[in-house]
Amino acid sequence: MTFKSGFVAILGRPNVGKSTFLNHVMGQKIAIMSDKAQTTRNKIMGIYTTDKEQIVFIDTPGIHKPKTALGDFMVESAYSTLREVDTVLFMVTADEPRGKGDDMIIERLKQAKVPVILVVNKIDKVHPDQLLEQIEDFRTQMDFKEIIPISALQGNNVSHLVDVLSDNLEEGFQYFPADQITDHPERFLVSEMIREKVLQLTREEIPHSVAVVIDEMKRDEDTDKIHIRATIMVERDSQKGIVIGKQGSMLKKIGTLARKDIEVMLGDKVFLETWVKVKKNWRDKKLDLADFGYNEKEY
Ligand SMILES: Nc1nc2c(ncn2[C@@H]2O[C@H](COP(=O)(O)OP(=O)(O)OP(=O)(O)O)[C@@H](O)[C@H]2O)c(=O)[nH]1
Ligand SMILES: [Mg+2]
Repeated sequence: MTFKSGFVAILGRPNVGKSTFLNHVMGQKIAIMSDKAQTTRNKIMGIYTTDKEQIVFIDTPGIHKPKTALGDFMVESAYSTLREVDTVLFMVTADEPRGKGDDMIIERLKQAKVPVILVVNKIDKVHPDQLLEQIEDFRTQMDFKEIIPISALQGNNVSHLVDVLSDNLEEGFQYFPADQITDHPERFLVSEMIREKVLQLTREEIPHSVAVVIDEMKRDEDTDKIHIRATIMVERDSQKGIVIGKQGSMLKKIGTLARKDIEVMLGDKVFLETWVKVKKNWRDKKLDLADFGYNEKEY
């Protein structure tokens, strides 16, 4: 039996459900998710391996009109996958009409000359008639290899989509060991899980202004727990106050929820210590961006 493999990028506007889809396929949380736009900031692989194939999914930041240097980095990372993959999943959502953002992406996809599968997500939110209209509308915009409606949240039709990808794979190497599920180190996943809780628990500009840096992560021999020290960066003093909350209540909530996720991921007991620090306008400062993991080479 020949082994098959291939790289598949998941591209689309923010908030359409790209990371939810990746996590559903992988059966565990690799990419963080939230109802805030621009949740994902770095490309992240989900490596799906069976005894006959390996599909390397690349989840990407939602493509938007960037307003900061961070935004430029995010959009560039997303588009850079077009040079790295065999197939693109262009994800849109069934419950919102095609917009300028989609058209912009379609133009880039046409130039890229990679096979594109249109994935219409969130079908659980619409009447079948609306879904058909949406499919008809997108169908006329470009020549899609396939059009597949799914619900990433409920899992409807997700396995069919994976089957279609499987059927289209070419003979190839197993690029990664069978037990490797992503390309990022644990430290990155830990920082993301903390950021996810901030995104889920805060509103307005705070989700966009937050970065998380892991200062230390090591086993404490006395308690036999993984001791993690993390700093939550914000852009303004007022934001620091909100993230800490009344008598530290918000920070405590963030820490407790994040710790639970991190313990599941690491399969170990964790002691999580969090600090909040102000770094004025870090999203527009190249050095800060690099320090916080938003440059090409580092995580
Ligand atoms: N009803 C419904 N909601 C969904 C579905 N898929 C994702 N969502 C929700 O949509 C929101 C965005 O999901 P994400 O997976 O973070 O979206 P994303 O495309 O990765 O977003 P960015 O990282 O910002 O580009 C979350 O609140 C999800 O729960 C779906 O199939 N149905
Ligand atoms: Mg995402």
